[in-house]
Amino acid sequence: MKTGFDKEVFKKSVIYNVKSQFRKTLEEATPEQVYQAVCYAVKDVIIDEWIATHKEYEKQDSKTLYYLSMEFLMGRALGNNIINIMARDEIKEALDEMGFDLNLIEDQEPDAALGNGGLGRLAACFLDSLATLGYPAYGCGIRYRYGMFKQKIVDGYQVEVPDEWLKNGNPFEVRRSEYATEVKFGGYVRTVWENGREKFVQEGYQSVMAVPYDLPVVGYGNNVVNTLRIWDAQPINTFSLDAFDRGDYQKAVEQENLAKNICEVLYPNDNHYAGKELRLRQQYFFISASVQRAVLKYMEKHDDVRKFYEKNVFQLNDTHPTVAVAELMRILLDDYGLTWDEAWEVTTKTCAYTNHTIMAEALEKWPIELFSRLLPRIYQIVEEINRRFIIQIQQKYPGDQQKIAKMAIIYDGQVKMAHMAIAGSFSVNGVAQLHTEILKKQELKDFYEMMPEKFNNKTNGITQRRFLLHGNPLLADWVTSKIGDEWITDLSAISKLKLYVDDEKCQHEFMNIKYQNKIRLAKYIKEHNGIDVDPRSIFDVQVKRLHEYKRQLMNILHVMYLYNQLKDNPEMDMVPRTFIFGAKAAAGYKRAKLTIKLINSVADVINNDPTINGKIKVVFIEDYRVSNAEIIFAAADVSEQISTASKEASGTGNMKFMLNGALTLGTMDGANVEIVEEVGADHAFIFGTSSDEIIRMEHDRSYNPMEIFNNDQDIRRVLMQLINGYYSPQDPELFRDIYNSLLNTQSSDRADTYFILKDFKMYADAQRRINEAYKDEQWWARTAMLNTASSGKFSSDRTIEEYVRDIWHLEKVKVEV
Ligand code: GPK
Repeated sequence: MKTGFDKEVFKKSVIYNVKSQFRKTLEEATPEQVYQAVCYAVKDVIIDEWIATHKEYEKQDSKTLYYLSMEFLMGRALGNNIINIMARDEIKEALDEMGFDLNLIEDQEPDAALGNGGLGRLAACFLDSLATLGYPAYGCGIRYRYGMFKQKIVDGYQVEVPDEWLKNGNPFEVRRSEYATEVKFGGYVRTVWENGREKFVQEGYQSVMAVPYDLPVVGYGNNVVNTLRIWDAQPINTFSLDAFDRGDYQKAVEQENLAKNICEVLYPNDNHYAGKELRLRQQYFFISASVQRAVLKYMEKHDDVRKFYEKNVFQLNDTHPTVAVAELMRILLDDYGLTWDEAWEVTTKTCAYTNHTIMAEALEKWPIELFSRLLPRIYQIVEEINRRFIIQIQQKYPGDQQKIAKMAIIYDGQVKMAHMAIAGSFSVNGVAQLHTEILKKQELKDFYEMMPEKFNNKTNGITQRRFLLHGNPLLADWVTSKIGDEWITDLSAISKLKLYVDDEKCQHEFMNIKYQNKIRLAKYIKEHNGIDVDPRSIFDVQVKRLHEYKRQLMNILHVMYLYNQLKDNPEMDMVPRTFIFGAKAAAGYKRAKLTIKLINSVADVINNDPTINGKIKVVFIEDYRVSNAEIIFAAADVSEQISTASKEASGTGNMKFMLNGALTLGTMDGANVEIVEEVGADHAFIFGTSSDEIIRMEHDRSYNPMEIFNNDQDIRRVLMQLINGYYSPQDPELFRDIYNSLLNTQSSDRADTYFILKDFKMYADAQRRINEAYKDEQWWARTAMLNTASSGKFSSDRTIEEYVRDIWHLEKVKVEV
């Protein structure tokens, strides 16, 4: 426990907050009101550290990281904050004494779901690690009024429901209207001459006020509280319009609507670019506000903007914030009068870019028409960046038109954001070793050859504070009882558990905790799905966004195959298995949504077939999100990481499972490669076509899934069940599209784009190996423990230290209160 926390003061504070916020006594308050009051009481503790942290940063004049991201998938704050101020036991006790259960209070909190999946959750883990390691950092993003939609399953189909996460207010946030910043859209650029220099003035624009809301990001036990700054849009008050525009009613209305729309909703697409104008508005909105503020803040204490990069670094989380390159140039050129070369030097020493995917459909390419209409001055600057970049390409590759076609920032009527990010950054990184190698050798080969010094790898990580200490308290306490609590801030120390993997008593304790966590999940499933699952069965889990490349389809096809086997041979020797799925599909992604329906249809048939004695159960967990993920990871035996090799840049769920003692069933893709490297190939179930071979087959087009279909009776039977009404008697054609996707060539696309049939039998074989392995209780217990013990590398603390060492060059700050 941390010094300075006073239980009695805390209790009084809760009672006072219930009274002042809701004019109620504790006894009268609803659980939601008690939750709010507890948050305010915790905020009281945090706020002094928050102030002290920023005082210290100012005093030290520290270099600051701005992590620019469209997404921060934070999940719930209360439980995490309580843990990080090191007051879990005291607050639990205090609430007990007042007659409340901390877990139930925590359950009142809506998830802050300002992200889609891996990319947004990575940003959230990074903030936790930055604060815990004591590095000065801001997260900068958007305060979406509606975050990731809530998923309901109705008749087996996904239905999207708006996520009203701000409905009852957000107790931890602080509105900072004093930092409101104007952001301009549209209009035109006029050139004027001033003191013998060309000046560019944007006129006839519409603008909005960006108003920041700050959220505390609490470091673990170190008094450091960083800031996640999310921007809201407000209409400009009409008095600040140009004299000319004052009284222009139409314009005032337009500006009001513009402001309303910008922060309305998070685009629910993962690994997919939709090209919507409003999305580009969102990007420029939060980037312009964040960059303007960063420069102003720097200039409060410094006088030479040419040295901006010495005290500031911008990390671009994918290409979504790339307009920062041009916005920083604009400010330096237009507001501070730097020459192009001076401004470019500052910009390219400030910006660094992380790539998170090689999926072609995720690449952001804005039509020039849209881009230049919305951001006329920014477009001018991008044109000039492009012009100079092409000259550089020509100098390096004289006469090579191909290089220009492949590398230009503006080409074919489009602005290519990845190309701008690379040209404008001093660092370009991938998120796992394999992914970075594929970037260098394939996707970004030309850029790598031209500027190899920029490229580097930073393998992703996760925070053990949320995904073990908070999500799995039983295991967390057990680990601490064995090896001490060093692992909480240095996960490499968890390897000390290796001493105990052969100890039978420890094996039992470890597996008993897993069993308790399976009971907890079984209860959750019973409450939310009405399905009974047996906690003694193998919990085989695939939770992640629904995407064809992640191959949830292969998983459910295998369930269908297994069920066929069991029907043919009811005596088949098989450990009972519970197949658990959780996934949101992008609202417009038809095939992904149909896959959800397929999973639920298969579940209906199998779960209600008494002849198989409950040997297979299939569960689709509704509304998979950060808060229920914590419960799911803790309960998993098998971690499904089965993407087509080369397609999953890293994966981070894979690491959360490993930390919690699940065994990986996976392809050699993303960070799975490094997981196997750490735990040893004998302690994971690896299968499938290698990334090299996948890439080769994609080039030579030699793969023909129809051949497999024609020659493999098991596969043929499963696929026929997609179109003969076996799982959809009322509509036998229901799953025709999925069947077609595997077998029929549509236009120039290859059938079975993600090599499901190619890998299917290898997958089924790996599944059989799991069935056998689970029977050896001792082997399984030892291996599960070994997975936890080998997960040290995958802490986001390690990842952040590498970013600091190679890219950001920050210094740790100590905060005393
Ligand atoms: C990558 F490009 C994207 C995207 O739009 N959204 C997203 O979540 C993920 N990602 C990758 O798919 C994962 O492999 C990776 O672990 C994660 O980003 C974090 O790097």
